[in-house]
Amino acid sequence: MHAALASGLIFTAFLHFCFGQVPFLGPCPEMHTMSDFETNKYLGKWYEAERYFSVFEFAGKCVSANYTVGEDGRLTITNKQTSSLTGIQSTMEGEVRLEERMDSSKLNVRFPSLPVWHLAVLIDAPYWILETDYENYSVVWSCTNFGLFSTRNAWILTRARYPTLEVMEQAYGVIDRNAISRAYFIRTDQNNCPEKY
Ligand SMILES: *[C@@H]1O[C@H](CO)[C@@H](O)[C@H](O)[C@H]1NC(C)=O
Ligand SMILES: CC(=O)N[C@H]1CO[C@H](CO)[C@@H](O)[C@@H]1O
Repeated sequence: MHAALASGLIFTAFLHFCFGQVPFLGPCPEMHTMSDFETNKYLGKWYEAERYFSVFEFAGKCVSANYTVGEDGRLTITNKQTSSLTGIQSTMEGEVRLEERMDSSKLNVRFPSLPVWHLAVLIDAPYWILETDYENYSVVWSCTNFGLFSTRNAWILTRARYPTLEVMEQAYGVIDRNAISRAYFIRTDQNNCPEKY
């Protein structure tokens, strides 16, 4: 009994360590995604307003993502962030794939530039856009099943670095409609950021 609990805790810590996501007991919950997603309207820059807490990101501020389509038609995400501890800016490029049909908002993202010791490099992480109005907010969900556990991550992205309360309320509405716990969200520090970040 105690051994099972202990190994469960160790496994949970392992998931958190490897994937920087919040581990939950139980499988990924059902989520409602967009069925008429328009990639072109989603392109460009998004600022991270809030995200699920994860140990690996705690020191990141001024987080933004720029979605672009290359000449070959491939979708790329360029993440930028500044370490709150060191002030060092970093950029990470991810490859985006569509998980199913063209008009589905179920995307997959892989960051080939992540250090090899980071296991996430081996998998395509689900990156589901639950809802966006393309102009103000986007709510993104990621969940992966690991047997009895699932690891979960969520983000609120906004077009403005300092979104209005009205915009945030719309994003919270999406979160509530999908029964996502708000308890794990932390606000991303977007103050005193370098101009291009
Ligand atoms: C996003 O990336 C594209 C392609 O690299 C670049 O042309 C554009 O200026 C970037 N947008 C922002 C807001 O950084
Ligand atoms: C609620 C809100 O702030 N909506 C804005 C979304 O973005 C468009 C385009 O920038 C604005 O016109 C809306 O006012």
